[in-house]
Amino acid sequence: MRAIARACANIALVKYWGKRDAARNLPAEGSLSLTLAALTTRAEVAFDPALEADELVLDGAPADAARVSRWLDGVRARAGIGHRARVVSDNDFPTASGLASSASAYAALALAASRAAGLQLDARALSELAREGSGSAARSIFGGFALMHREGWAEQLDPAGDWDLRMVIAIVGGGVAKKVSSRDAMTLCAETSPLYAGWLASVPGDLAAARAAIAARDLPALGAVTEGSAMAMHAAALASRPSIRYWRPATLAVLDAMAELPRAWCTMDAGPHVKILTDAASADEVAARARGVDGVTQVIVSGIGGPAELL
Ligand code: 2P0
Repeated sequence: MRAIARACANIALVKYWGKRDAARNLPAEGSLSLTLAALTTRAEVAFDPALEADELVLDGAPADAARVSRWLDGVRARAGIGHRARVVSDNDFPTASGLASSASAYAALALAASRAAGLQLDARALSELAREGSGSAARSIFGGFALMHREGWAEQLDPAGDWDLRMVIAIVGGGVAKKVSSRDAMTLCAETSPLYAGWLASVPGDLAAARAAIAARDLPALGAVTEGSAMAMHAAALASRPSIRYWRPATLAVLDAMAELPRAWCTMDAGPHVKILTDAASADEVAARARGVDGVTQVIVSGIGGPAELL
């Protein structure tokens, strides 16, 4: 009753921001992402009749298991078992860097926990299980481009094995403002932002435009949608009351630097870092420019990642 799995993080090009059912963690709209090879989580799950409570070890240190324990209840219900589990989760990137780790973590956990419990779930059922842990995790079951449906499951859109895309991640550190979790921020935004309705209305058109750009391998078109979706999401978040502002001065400095490059398109999530969509030929220049920005503490260049896999 033990299994180990690995999954890659993903970055949304068309963002997920808002839920229509918080209890079931169902998104208000669809989203579309690119899976990243450079950021992975390895998760090990062992169900053990001798355990009295679920245990979590995160990046080598014992951690609060409350959230993962509630999620494991869904695995136990599906499998018809009652055993508690020992969960060991390790990121190959610094958790404290503020990069989203819940996506790769819950995708790896969904695969490891379901196998450890004796379940053989298909890709759609795996993505639903991952979503119950974290919405963005449903997309990390798949490599390349993944499409998340508002119904609560994701699918492979395009493995993109023939497309030489890169994502350059500019980590903005130092003097970071008090972090609002994306889960709390989405709720506050939906309840108080006068721009939330406009943000949601923008999603279906952006999904259609992104899908067309991917089918045509049109990077400038995909980049334009990527930037537009991120800006619409952050505009809605900024207009929340009180305001949710993840950006730091260095975030804007990276945006300014990238605006001068012909093949660099920016997106930001629930933190100050900037993720820059580009191609292999431009990645070195993009990374060098990002490194030269004051306040950028680390730059990671990633290729396209594959699907979650058992180890
Ligand atoms: C995304 N984010 O599409 C968006 C863009 C952050 C900004 O999904 O509450 O940790 O666990 O479903 O997936 C981060 O939110 O939220 C996220 P929950 P999650 O990647």
